[in-house]
Amino acid sequence: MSTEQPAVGIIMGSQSDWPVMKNVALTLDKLGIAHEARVMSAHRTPDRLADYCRAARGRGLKVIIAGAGMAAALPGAAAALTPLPVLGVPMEGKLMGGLDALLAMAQMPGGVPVGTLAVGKAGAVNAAVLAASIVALSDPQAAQALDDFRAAQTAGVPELPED
Ligand code: RP5
Repeated sequence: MSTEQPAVGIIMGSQSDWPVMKNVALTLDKLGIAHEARVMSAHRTPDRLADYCRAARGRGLKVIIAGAGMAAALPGAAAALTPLPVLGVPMEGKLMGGLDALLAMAQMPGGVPVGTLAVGKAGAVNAAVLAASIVALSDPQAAQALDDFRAAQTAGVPELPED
């Protein structure tokens, strides 16, 4: 993890979310975006969540990425507590494959948005890329890193299928 001032705060409802949310951190590393990761829960540690979100903008964070499963209140509660953009990553669950968490994040009341990504690893990766796009709006170094990332991704797709 970078020692620079973090631009992105990665939060998750449980340690059990980390295997998926680690993909946010790994992708931000590839994009050269400094980040930090914390475990906090809207239900189990509401004060920790409130303290973190209320301080986030003043600490220089630009985006919060929140991963949660089941009732998945974390991103919505975070969005209620900070004006920063909040991106939500639903965890795959046992009951409905993560559809419950996806809907909990997407179906926010008007005025308190959560930018909701896909369930699981793809959502974690995309949350990082989207956060980089947001950071890149005011950071030329991040913009160049994002262009390079996208170009490398495109170059890595073979035109012909292989056996
Ligand atoms: C949510 O409940 C967490 O985000 C996690 O996805 C889910 C289950 O948590 P654990 O019981 O594994 O701690 O709050």
